[in-house]
Amino acid sequence: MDDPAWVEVGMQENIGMQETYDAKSVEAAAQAFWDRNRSFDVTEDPGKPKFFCLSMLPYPSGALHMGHVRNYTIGDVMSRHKRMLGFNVLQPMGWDAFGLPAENAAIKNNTAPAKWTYANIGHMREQLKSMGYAIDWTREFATCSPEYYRWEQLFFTRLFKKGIVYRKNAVVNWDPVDQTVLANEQVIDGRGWRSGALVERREIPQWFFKITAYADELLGELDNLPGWPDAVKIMQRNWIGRSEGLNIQFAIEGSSDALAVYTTRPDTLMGVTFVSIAAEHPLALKAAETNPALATFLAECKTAAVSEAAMETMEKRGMATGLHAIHPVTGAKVPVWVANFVLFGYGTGAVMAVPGHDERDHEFATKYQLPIVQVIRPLDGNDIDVSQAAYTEQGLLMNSGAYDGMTYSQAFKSLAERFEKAGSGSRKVNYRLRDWGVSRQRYWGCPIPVIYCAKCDAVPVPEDQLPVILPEDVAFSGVKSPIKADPTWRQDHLPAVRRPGRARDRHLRHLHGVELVLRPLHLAGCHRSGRRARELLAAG
Ligand code: ANZ
Repeated sequence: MDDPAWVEVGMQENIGMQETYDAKSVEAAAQAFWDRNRSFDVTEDPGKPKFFCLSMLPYPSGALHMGHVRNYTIGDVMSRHKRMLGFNVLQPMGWDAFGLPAENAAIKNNTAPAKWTYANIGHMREQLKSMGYAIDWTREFATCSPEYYRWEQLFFTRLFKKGIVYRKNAVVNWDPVDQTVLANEQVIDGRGWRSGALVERREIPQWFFKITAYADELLGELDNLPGWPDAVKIMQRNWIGRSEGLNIQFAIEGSSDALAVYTTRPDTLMGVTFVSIAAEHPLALKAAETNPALATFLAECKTAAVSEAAMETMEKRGMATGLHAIHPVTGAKVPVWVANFVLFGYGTGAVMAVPGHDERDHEFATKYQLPIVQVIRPLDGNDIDVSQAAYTEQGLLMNSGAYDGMTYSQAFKSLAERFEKAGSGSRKVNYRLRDWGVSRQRYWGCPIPVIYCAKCDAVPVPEDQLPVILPEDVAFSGVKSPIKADPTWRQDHLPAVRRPGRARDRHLRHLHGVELVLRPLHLAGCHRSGRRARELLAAG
């Protein structure tokens, strides 16, 4: 050990060479020395190269676990190594402090989420300190403090002005008893975890980041990440989920309505024996107006799961709408069904069903005794029986008239050109990636710095009036957000409204008495979302 700092510790603390390593005395002495000498506080030093080492910020859940110890030890070893090499190393620490667990703990312990959070931070800080990490504690911060989230709010308002942040209606899990939005994991067997009430799928306005605008760029850049494990890149690629297909229009019998489907397998077009649409599809809603049984079925679909994973595994259910679609090539009439596994938010919310070659359609057709037709034969010439199971591989077309014998790509090209010429279809790239929903309609999150104004809808709070501060001293029972429950808060906590005369922004002059709705912006609490935010910011 010829690091001068260590030699000095040994001398000053009077620790000589010992037979065994006495962690308590050695570490306490070393840490006291570092504290006294402010060894890890960092100031600018143009004479040295810089090294910034930020490990993922911990969530203040209550106490450190071994995962934390491993994680922060890796960062610490890197920091210390760089320091020994002469770098000016900054290793900061902070707390990813907003999010659902604080609300749940608040309900359980009858305390304010802020109080619980700050108490945990206090305890975990002491634990981290006792690990002796080379952290510059003068730079500690928590994401729930206004000094931090004012920057989140500033980013939000700037992205809003650029059109990268927007508001649209989206389906959420709604607990009608607790009057609150639930996360997927808070819905147990279709019921709210606290109230036990049947959860509804409700459409309410939500804030989104337009990450889909960067889908192609995110996908392309995966090839420029040397050293990343392939498994991670594959996961990212699947998450983005780029698919190439066709949008094809089906006419509706006896109506001027047309029904567009999105398919990645236009080669199976001649095997379409019905069309399935989502429960929220306008055609389903229209048909339900005169069909009470269908209306009941649509209402049942509303209480079912929202997550895509849950929809994959749940029992396939459906009901005929009574409508018929006209096959765009053969002119045959095929029934239109509502199917609970068709997502309204993907493609066109409608699927040309090919039970001979798609597993979900096969399960559905078998259940409701709809015809199953083979239109693809294997390249190896083997016989298959599509009445038993869907054949999902690509092969050669059969039972397809003029298209017989074509390969997948020949049929794709030929049908794309045919529909594009006729104006009844076009090539389409779709992504599984969704825009990132950041508003959770709950309390313990960064307030969205937007004012709702009767004249001009949503107006960002001017930058010089940020931050919009979240009240911390609240009673929180899990029923309604405390800020929504408190009618005075909206008036009292927005600077533009408190001092309308001072509002310089043109939009804000007429803000007297407008409705203000602030919702928690949930940026840092969800690790997956947090990662995607970083990707987005990295993508510029
Ligand atoms: C007919 C077909 C035949 C399909 C076949 C597949 C196999 P990806 O790759 O994920 O984009 N689909 C389209 N929109 C849907 C929706 N809103 N909800 C549920 N499923 C939907 O998947 C595209 C395929 O998923 C599309 O191609 C469509 O089924 C289905 F042998 O069309 B396919």
